[in-house]
Amino acid sequence: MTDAAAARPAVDPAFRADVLAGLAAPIPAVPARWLYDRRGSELFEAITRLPEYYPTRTETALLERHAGEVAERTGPGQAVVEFGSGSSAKTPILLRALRPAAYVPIDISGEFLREAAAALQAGFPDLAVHPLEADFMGALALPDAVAGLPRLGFFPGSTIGNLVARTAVDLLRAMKETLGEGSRLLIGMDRIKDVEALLAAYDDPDGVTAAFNLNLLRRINAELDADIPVEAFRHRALWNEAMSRIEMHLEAVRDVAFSVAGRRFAFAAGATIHTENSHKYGYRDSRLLLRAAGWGVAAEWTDDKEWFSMLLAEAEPPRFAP
Ligand code: AVJ
Repeated sequence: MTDAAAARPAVDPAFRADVLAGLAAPIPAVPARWLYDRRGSELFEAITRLPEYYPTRTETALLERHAGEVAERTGPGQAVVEFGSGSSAKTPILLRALRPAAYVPIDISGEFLREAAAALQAGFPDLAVHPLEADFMGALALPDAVAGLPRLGFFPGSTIGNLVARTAVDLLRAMKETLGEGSRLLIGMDRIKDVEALLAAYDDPDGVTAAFNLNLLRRINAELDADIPVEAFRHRALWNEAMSRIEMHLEAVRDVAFSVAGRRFAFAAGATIHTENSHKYGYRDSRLLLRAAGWGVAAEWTDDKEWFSMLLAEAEPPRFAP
């Protein structure tokens, strides 16, 4: 193997397929999960520290304030199952208050998963940590070691907001299947708020979010044998009122043509590649979404401005009533 080949990351066939299909689609779009390579994850971490990006800070404060109430409602000795654990700083806050018997972080990126699990284990030497490298979009078998323990799912960050309602319900239903009857789910969901605050959070003046979005083009160039002129695109964040979501796009600033993995693509000035949705929910919206997937809301905590909310849901038993 040459040095150049060694330095190039192995081609992920799913990434290649999503990009080729997405760029050729009538409304060009690339699934948001591909934003999170090593550099993308670092840029997202930088976003969470921006003054304009309120979700992380608000949710962390909610957890600090209310983790004790979560513990009272759920009891000790549980298995905490975190979906898409990444490198979350929120987990220790929950674990300190909860005193669970086990912690199961689930992530598709084995590298991140093992790093995060090791760091967490160091802070909680007595906790049984069982990392699970898997795609949590489908129902999963949890490690045998947590069989018989009551389960609390943890899905912070309003990651659910990346998904359109149909897919979000599929995911919430899969989580219910993974966790089982009688389980609970602690989930963060971002609220609808004034558009100025939303746009500032997704189009910061320092351009960190722009760099995060544009990094997708660099990643395509680096991993998929592409020659996209990155400077021919700019970051666009917009509020889609009808869909109640922030959308991120990459907009061509001039007519541009390029190739990806041997295929040619052309974008006229003003045309966009849709790269992410971030849905926002009202008081009833979050309940309807959860209920559609078999979860009832037992408690909800929000900040003074009602900008972000943390909900404790309970798996509804199957019912025969209409
Ligand atoms: C990680 C999906 C919750 O939608 O707010 C932040 C990602 N994108 N700024 C979000 C994101 C642009 C973030 N989530």
